[in-house]
Amino acid sequence: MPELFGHTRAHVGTRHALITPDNHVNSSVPGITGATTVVLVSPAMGARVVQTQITFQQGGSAHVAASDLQTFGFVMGGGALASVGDERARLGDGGFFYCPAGSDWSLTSPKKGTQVTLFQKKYVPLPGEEAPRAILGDQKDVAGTPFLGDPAANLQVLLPDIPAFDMAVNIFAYKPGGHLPFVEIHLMEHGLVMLSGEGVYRLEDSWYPVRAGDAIWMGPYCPQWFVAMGKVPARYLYYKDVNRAPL
Ligand code: UGY
Ligand code: MN
Repeated sequence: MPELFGHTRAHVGTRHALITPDNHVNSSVPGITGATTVVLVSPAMGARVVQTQITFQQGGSAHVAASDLQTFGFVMGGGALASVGDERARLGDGGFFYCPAGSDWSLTSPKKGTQVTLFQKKYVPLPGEEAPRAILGDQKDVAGTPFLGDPAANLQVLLPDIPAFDMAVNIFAYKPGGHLPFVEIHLMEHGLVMLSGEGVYRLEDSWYPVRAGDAIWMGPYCPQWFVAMGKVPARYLYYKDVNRAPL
């Protein structure tokens, strides 16, 4: 049932934000054509990451030149040809790419309606560590593990868990009733998109009913907790900054 006019489940605050599909407004972003592009999380709201949702029309494409930004892209539906530097692969639903800082990337020949989530962050090198390389993969090839031993909360870590990477992107899948074991409070921030199912997200001192399509930003030290509800598993894709000293 649509929400009554003038109402929204969304909230944008200084330490967290929830943006629902009803709130989406297109931004024109250089290099992305033939697509609806919604910038859901950005430094304009206090974040240090950019989370963008692209929905391609037939014939749309994205071409982004090399810079000091690294980009992770995840296909939430449909498929497209992805190129990162000299590497290329056709990505379907659940496919992903990682483009390191200093490389260019593109998405071309998308199926109509292909939806992609991007996380982009300025890369912070770590002295003595070789910079990360391009990755083209698929979430179905990434084994999951029970989070802190709980089989109701399964975690897939999509990027290598090594010091060279200063960002992590994971998928959490919860059985109905599965939940984070405690209210987390941590330095690292998150950008998140609900891939499927529904549940309740606690952010600071508010509890939000959430479902597939919703996007969340959790700033540093945002108290956070999730419980899956409903009849089907709830899954979300999320970003986290990792492996760098706080000062
Ligand atoms: O990795 C995390 O910090 C994760 N457990 N947080 C979250 O799902 N909100
Ligand atoms: Mn967390």
